[in-house]
Amino acid sequence: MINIDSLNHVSGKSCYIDDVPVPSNTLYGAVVYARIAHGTLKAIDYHAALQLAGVHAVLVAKHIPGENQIGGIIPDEPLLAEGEVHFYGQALGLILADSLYQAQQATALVKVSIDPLPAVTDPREAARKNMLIMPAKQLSRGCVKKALNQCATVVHGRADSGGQEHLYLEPQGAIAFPQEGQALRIVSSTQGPTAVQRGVCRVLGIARHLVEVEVGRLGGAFGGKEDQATLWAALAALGAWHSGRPVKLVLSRHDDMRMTGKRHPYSSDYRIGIDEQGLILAYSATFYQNAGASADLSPAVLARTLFHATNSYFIPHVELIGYSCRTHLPPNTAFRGFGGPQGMFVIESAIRHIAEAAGMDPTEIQRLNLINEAHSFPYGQQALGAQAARCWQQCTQTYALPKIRAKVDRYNAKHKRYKKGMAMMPICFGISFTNTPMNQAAALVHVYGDGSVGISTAAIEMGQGVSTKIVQVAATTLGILPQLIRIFPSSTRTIANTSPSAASATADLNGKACQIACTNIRERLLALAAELLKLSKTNDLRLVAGSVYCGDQPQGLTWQELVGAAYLRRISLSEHGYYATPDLYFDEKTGSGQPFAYHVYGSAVCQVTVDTLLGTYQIDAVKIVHDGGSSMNPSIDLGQIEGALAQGIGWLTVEELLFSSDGRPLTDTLSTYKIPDIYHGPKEIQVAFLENSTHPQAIFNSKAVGEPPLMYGIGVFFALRDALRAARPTSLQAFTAPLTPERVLMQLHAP
Ligand code: LUZ
Ligand code: MOS
Repeated sequence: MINIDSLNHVSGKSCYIDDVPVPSNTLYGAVVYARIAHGTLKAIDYHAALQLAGVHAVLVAKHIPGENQIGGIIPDEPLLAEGEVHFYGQALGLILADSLYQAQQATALVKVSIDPLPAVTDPREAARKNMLIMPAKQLSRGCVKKALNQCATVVHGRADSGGQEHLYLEPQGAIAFPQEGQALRIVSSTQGPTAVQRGVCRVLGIARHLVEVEVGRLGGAFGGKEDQATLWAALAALGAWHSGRPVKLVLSRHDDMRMTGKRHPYSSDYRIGIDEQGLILAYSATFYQNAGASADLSPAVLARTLFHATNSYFIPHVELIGYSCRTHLPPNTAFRGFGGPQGMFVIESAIRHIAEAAGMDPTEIQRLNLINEAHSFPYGQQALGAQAARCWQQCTQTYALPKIRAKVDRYNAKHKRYKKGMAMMPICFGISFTNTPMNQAAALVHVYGDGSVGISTAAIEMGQGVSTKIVQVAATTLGILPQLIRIFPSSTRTIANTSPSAASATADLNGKACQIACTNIRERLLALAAELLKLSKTNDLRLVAGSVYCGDQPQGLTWQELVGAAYLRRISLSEHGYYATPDLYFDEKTGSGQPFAYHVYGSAVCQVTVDTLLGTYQIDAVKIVHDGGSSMNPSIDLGQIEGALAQGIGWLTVEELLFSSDGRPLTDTLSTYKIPDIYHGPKEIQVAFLENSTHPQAIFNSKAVGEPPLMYGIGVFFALRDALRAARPTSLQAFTAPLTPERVLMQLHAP
């Protein structure tokens, strides 16, 4: 089925936050923010700003009627700074004016005095100073110390991965419309309507039923709007509360890049040991997560790092420890993969390191240690249905891995300036929110008297195609044509207490809730059909493409007729479906349980060519076998795989997020922060789906696809490293990402 949004997207008709019509009395917001990373906030003098024509008000911390607090997991994040400033870009105040231009002009007239304090930007330094968001998180199994004594080879080292700007096409924003009484209606560019509702109500000190949050669609999010859409919505709400007028706050690209948190940079130490054959007996790692100035989602991100620290491998003895380190950077947040990629980068580094030390092929070590059904993960969950080996086999066979290796080696023997490299990258990603209670969803399905259907869920369409998948679920379950179905904007008015659209689980959770609602409606209607057709049992009755069938025989009864009859007989044509992922549990104390509904697997082979004179490189090919289950929409899933791959490649190659030592952002524009473009992408991408894969907890057996394929991009880093080693076989190249052309050049020509 074609993505239901395609036509509106390409014809410019899709409606984003900045397209929402606003009344003429709307005020426009602009944010005053700190220009220093750490300091004591002495004064905010906004008298001059108030004098500017068109300026209506300047709101600061003291104007907040409720709690000055938006921290989701830990209450450590003020809406507007008070007393101390913790990062460059931290919001200090909101200007309200008749036009956006006037509001922006006024920000320059606000005099902020901050007494600077020393800033910490490095997570290891923060850990040394005991600047931790929470106590260290640990996960272990067996005894690493004992196992290391039995290893033939042991190495230890360090791996560093950088941050990443989300760069959603649509910047953050919200519009708050005052309603009757104290109520507010908020349109927000958020992945989590309930998160926004919660934050707004806390800041205003009002009950949740007074705040309706509505989301039409997003122009991308990638995790950046899971928690961090709340700030802007709460500011707009604060403005509307004070002025009694609608307030629109949409960030410019520049302000967005400065003020919002990004993917967490990590600095990690590892120790790994293998036996004579190459079996990994023990692995330990210490992760220093750069959380930024407040917790945001960092604790949950760190949990996923530990869960994914052994990637697709079975390792009997494991010891993992993670520190969430408070620094003076914008609060880092969810980003596609959610800490998983950072953990997987370290084990992949460790495998290359030990392969080099033992004189083995890293590909062989990877293959030997793939997890299978008989194994369990370090957190106790059995690897039932593990597809690691099957993905690996199908990948090496389909793409003729030995031939690729031989070709690369032949090329390198012949060429001096250009060197080729290759790497295999298996992936394994757990599907479910690691925070078990979040794995629930609801759907509200109305069938109208003419047979048309309207569906509300908390699934936020952010370009990933979830609306199309929900239509597919409803059309298939009801047995009607997709044209009869409309997906309504998500709203806390129709669906309450929802989890954000995140964790790759949106189609599963909301799809299953929709499936339950539609099944109930269908069963009621088929019971009625049996009565109308004077059939004793409903067993063989089905709805197919809008007609009632008994077995294969059409009964001359249409969906519309059935719906009309149901109305007259006072049979409900609406249903609220609720789904909670079954059998999930996790015991924080013992660090074991069943946190995930299932895992998504895959394997990729990555090929590159490096110009050793210039340090520039080309990504020749990425060839993937992906475990999509039984994909319900291969073209949407292919889009997710290709997009995630590009984003993963960008993270580890050209996207370099820099801050000065005093915490100033140095890459806050698109001229200084480079994301991969079509020229940087692989010259060839091949994607095959794993054959014969299903999982009952995936909607229609179609496995979650949003995040897992991002991690194929990690393979490109190691393919580049493979090429570097062809150029300089004896030097140990650092495991430092991103591997920009600049870094490639420095590594090639370092003394
Ligand atoms: N968000 C979240 C996520 O709150 N919990 C998760 O486990 C998660 N995983 C991936 C992406 N977002
Ligand atoms: Mo996400 S990183 O699934 O918001």
